[in-house]
Amino acid sequence: LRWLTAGESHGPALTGIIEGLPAGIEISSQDVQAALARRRLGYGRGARMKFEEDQVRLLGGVRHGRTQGGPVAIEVGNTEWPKWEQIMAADVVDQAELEGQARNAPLTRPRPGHADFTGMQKYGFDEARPVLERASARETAMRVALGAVASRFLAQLEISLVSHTVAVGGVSVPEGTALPSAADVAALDTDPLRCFDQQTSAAMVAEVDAAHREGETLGGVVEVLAYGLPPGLGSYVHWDRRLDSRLAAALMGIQAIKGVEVGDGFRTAARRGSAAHDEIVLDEDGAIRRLSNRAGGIEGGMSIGDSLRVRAAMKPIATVPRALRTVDVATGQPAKAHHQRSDVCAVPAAGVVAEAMVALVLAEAVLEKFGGDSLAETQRNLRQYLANIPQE
Ligand code: EPS
Repeated sequence: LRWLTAGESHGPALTGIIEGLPAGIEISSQDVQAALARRRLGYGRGARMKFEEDQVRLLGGVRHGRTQGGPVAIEVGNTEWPKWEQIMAADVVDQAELEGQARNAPLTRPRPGHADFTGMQKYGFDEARPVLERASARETAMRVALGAVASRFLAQLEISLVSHTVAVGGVSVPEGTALPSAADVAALDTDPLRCFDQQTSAAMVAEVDAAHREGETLGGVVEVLAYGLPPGLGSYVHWDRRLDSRLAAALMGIQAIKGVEVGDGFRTAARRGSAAHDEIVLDEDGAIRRLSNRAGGIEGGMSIGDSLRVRAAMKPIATVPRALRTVDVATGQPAKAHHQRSDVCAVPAAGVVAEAMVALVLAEAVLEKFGGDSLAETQRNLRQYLANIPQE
C-alpha cells in the first residue's frame, strides 16, 4: 500500500492517491466527506474552519460505490480558492494584478516553532509564504480523506478505530477512566473537545477560553484505539517491520506532534517489571487471555489480538496571537512573528488525523499479512489464518 498527497493550504485543492487496495471495498464520497467533517469539529478552531468547506471528489479507482483495485484518487477542493487565485496561481501572473493585495505581502517575520525560517533557508525563498503553504496542517485534510478509505477497508474486516482527546493544555482525563468503544464514536463527535469524560471536557473548554482571552495557543494529547485486530500484524524480525515503530513514525509525521506513546509507554518506564507487563492466564473456558493491556496491544512489534492503544502529544500551535520574538529577514531587525489568524487549539482535529494515520498503517500491515486482490480474498485469508492459529 502506498499513498501520496499534494497541494497547498490556499491552493485550488488537495490531491491524494492511494494505491494497493483490493477491489470490492464499499466506499462513497459521503464516507470521505463525513470523515472530513469530523476533522473540522472541535472547540478552539479558528475562523477558517467555520467557512472553509471540504469539497470532495473521487476521481479514480471507485465505481458504483466499490473500489476497482486501481489507485483511488481523491480531490478535496478549497472553497477559499477564489481569494487566492492570483497569489497562488500555478502559472506566471502579471505583477500588476498582485499589487496592493494584502494577502500577497511578503511574510518576512518567521514564526518560532514553525517551518517558516529553516524552510526559507533550505529552499532558497526570501519569505515564508511558499513554506507555510505546504507545511500547514491543511494538508491533513487529505490524510483524513485517504484514511477514510483505509478505515472502510478495515471496517469490512471488522476492525474499528476510535480516537479521542485525553489532554488539552494542563487538563487531562483522570487515570483509569473507561476507554471509549466503537459504539461511543457518535457521542465523542458531539463533544466539543472529542473528550470521553464530560467533566474533563468542561474543564478543557474553560482552558481553551482562558488561552483565547490571553492570546495563547494550546496543545494536548490524543489517543487512538483499534478494536478487532488479529494477532500477528507487524513483526519482531526487523526494526522497520515492527508495528509500533511504523505507528510511531506515522503519528510523528503529523504536523505539531512531538511525542508518541504505545500503550502505557512512559508510565511503564516508571514501573517495576512485575507491574509493567500483561500476565497471560487461562479463563474459565480454557482460552488464553491477558489480565491487562498495559502494552497497548503490541508485543514484540506485533499486534497481539487485543485492542491497540497509541497516543500522540501535540505542541501548542506556532501561530501565537501574542506574537513571539523573531527577526524580520527583510530588514535584519528584531520583530514580532507574523500572525494572521489561527486556531487556539486543534487537538480534537489532531485526534481525527491520528486515527487516519493509524488506519493507513493498519491497512498496510493487514495487506502485507493477508494480501488479496479482492476484498473477498483478503477476508478469506484472514478467516483461514484465525481458524488455524492456537488460541486456547
Ligand atoms: C493553518 C492555519 C489556518 C488553519 C489551517 C492550518 O489556516 P489560515 O492561515 O488559512 O487561517 O485554519 O488549517 C486548515 C485550513 C485545516 O483545514 O485544518 C496552518 O498554518 O497550519
